[in-house]
Amino acid sequence: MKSRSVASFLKDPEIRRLLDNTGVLADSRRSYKPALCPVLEEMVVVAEPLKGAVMQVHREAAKQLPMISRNPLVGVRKAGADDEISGRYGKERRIGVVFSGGPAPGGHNVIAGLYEGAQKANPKSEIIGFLVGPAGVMKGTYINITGDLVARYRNAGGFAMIKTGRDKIDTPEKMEQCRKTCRDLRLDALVIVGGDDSNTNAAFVAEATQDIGVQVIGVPKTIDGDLQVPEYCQISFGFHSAARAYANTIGSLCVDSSSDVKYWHFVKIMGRSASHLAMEAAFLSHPNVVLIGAEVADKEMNIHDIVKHICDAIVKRSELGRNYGVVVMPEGLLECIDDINVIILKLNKIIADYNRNSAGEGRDFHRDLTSMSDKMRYVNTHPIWKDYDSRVLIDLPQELQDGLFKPRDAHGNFQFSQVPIDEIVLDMVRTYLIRLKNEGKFKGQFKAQSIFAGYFGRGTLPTKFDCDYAYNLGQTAFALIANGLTGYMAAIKDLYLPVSGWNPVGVPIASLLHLEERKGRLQLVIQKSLVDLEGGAFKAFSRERVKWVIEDNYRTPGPIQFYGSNVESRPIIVQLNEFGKDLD
Ligand code: FBP
Repeated sequence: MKSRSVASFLKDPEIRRLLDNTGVLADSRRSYKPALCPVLEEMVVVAEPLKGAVMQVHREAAKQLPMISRNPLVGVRKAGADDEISGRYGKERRIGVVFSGGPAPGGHNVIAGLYEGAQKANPKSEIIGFLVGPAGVMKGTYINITGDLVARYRNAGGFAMIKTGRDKIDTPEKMEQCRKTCRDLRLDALVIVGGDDSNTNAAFVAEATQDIGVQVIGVPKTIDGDLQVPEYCQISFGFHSAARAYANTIGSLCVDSSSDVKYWHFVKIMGRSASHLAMEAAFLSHPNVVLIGAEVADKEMNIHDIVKHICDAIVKRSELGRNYGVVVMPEGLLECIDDINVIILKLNKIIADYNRNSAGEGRDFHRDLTSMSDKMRYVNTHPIWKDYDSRVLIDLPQELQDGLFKPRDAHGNFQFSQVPIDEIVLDMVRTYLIRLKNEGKFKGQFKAQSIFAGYFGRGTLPTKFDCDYAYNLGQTAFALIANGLTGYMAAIKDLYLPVSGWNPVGVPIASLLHLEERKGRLQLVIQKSLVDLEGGAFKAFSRERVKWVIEDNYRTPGPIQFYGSNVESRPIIVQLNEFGKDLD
């Protein structure tokens, strides 16, 4: 007999416990207080030039950023009785913070570190969180960061607290809006949490706001791990978590394929220009074939060479009776294939020129030229486009041709995640295997699935490493601000050690800039760090992977573990690069 309404059933506290969006995992994660490196435990710290550290500044950077390009690299130490800093350090401050670019696990802990660092120095200090990326700074839309908010989002994934966006403060008008917001809100400082492009932007904002007394500090964020400064910033936050999440997926697929023995799984993961994520995830899971962009470029492989390389592994394994396996490829693979990259760069310029030349008329390449033939008609009129480019383009599968024309992002970058390179390569592999079968060179079976694991990695819960790392970065950003600095990127040195061995530093952003073609023009940007083929990590990888191709040498890391310590509790590539510095 029914005696209770659904409405009263749903109000029952026991039932609410099952249904509400709080869970044991979330609660225990929130209660974890990230570890601080010893110097940041101090009440007051001094940032001063690091002895022996010389950072060169590109001539163009010195010209465009005359003030901040004089910054030396600084280290952070405990303040002594003679240091004059103490009074200034505890001044009441209003500090803005903004996320810029794609989400990366750990971001909320940067805000937690900044907030708690500022509160420790002066409980009256305020942190203002700009909403939905740099657009929030320009529009002046923000929320006040409170202790409750920090507690709610501590150690959680994503950037949901204040959201993120990909706008750029890159015109005099946008810079003026940003200055106005800083003045209106009486900001002392602005912290920009972002990747290479966003930290580049931070340098220009720092230069442009120095006269109104606003200090700007960048924080290295990106799952791609391509924002590195040798010796001083071995990896950005978010990388470790994303790689760990990808390894979980890849590991599960390795288990599936070696159990059901009938599928090849083709997995595409994120990582635009750099394949650090693919290499880290591979060390954690040992898939059969892993493509590394820098190696593809170094060996000058074209798309057909890549297909042949994968087919060689499939044929070898089938000869051992293993008609299954896992292939991992970074989404940025296309950029590493020279003739395709030339096409991408040329199209970047052609599209940017079209939009710039017709901007006054409100025209846009993708809106105006909808069909492929319209696009090609225009492309063929551009002086940089040669007959050879058309021949390369036509030789590619149609889906890949379409992919190369996809709209660029706000920075003029090609959006690799939008091109289903896993499916395209898989189709090409299928076709090539049929040919090998007809020639009697392949006698096995081939059934395959493809998966894009991209956003799962980006949205995962942060590892303990990233929780601690991001928290220390937030505290370092505050320490640099309290020392009166601007135009710096907060960084933590010696990440291959446990937290107790970490050392906070301030890297002058101007010294990271070089000239690169963007939107068809030479611009100052931070150079992306690609996989170093001479580094300890790649050398170890290129030896180890030999057995992964043939054997079922799979390693199953499982989901991210928050407690306990093991070799996976810090990025493996960071440790291998450090420990393998002296390899020949
Ligand atoms: P950031 O460099 O801004 O951190 O972004 C990294 C990334 O996750 C890339 O790996 C990926 O290509 C891209 O963002 C996807 O971006 P989108 O949000 O436009 O899909």
